[in-house]
Amino acid sequence: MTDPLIKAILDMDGDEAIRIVNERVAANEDPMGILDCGKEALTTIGELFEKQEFFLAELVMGGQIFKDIADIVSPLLKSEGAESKGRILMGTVQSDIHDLGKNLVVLMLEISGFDVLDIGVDQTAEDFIEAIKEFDPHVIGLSGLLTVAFTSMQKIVAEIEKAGLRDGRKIMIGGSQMDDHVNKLVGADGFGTDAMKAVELSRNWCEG
Ligand code: B12
Repeated sequence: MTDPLIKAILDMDGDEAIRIVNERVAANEDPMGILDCGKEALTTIGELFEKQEFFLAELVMGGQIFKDIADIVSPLLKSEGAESKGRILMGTVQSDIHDLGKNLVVLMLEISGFDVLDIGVDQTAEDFIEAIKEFDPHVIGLSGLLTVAFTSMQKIVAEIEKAGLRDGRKIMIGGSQMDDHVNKLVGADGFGTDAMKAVELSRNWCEG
């Protein structure tokens, strides 16, 4: 049987989804489990969009319901302590405006003790370079869900290198479509398809 929260999101019933989330929060359910349900629903919405059973309106509504859920659940995730484990610069790359996954990565990094500068969506190589100069990050995280994002990532990595800003830093890329092949193409140091991988890579690089 489909989980009622997933069903409510697939039915585009935001009120019902929020009611279920509040009920689960009151029952002390694991906040990450609630977010996972939201993620699963969005994956299905993406598949239905690909099959042309859903359209842009459903992508927009599904994305908004997920954001509303994340706004309720995120404050419940606990932070690990005050001392910064390292500085991470995060942004969604040029031509791509998907940010729900990036925002979760930022949240998980922050609650794992990292100091994060999030520069937002549709960010060019110049935007990243400017932020690197200001923030001096140990790790740079590039997010993107579209296939065209791979080209933007490749360009950003090349420009960071050209500007002499890569030494002493690590670059990670992420999004649901990342794999080893894309990682090599882009020239990053590591990749991840979920927020915990971003935390794991950052821990290895900053603590190791
Ligand atoms: C919601 C959504 C939208 C929303 C985005 C809202 C928002 N604020 O983000 C809106 C409606 C704006 C949208 C627009 C479009 N979308 Co859209 N969208 C989706 C959908 C359904 C869900 C994405 C999502 O947020 N998932 C929930 C999050 C929490 O999960 P996640 O992204 O996997 O996040 C994890 C990982 O990505 C990873 N991660 C993310 N960043 C990073 C970074 C690092 C460093 C690491 C390590 C990990 C990491 O960790 C995250 C948390 O665990 C996907 C389907 C899918 N399967 O992904 C399509 C999808 C990504 N969209 C798609 C398309 C085609 C579009 C449009 C072109 C549609 C159109 N015709 O206009 C536009 C493009 C706009 C643009 N220029 O960017 C396609 C992409 C196809 C492709 N190969 O390029 C998909 C795959 C749908 C499909 N199956 O066809 N979309």
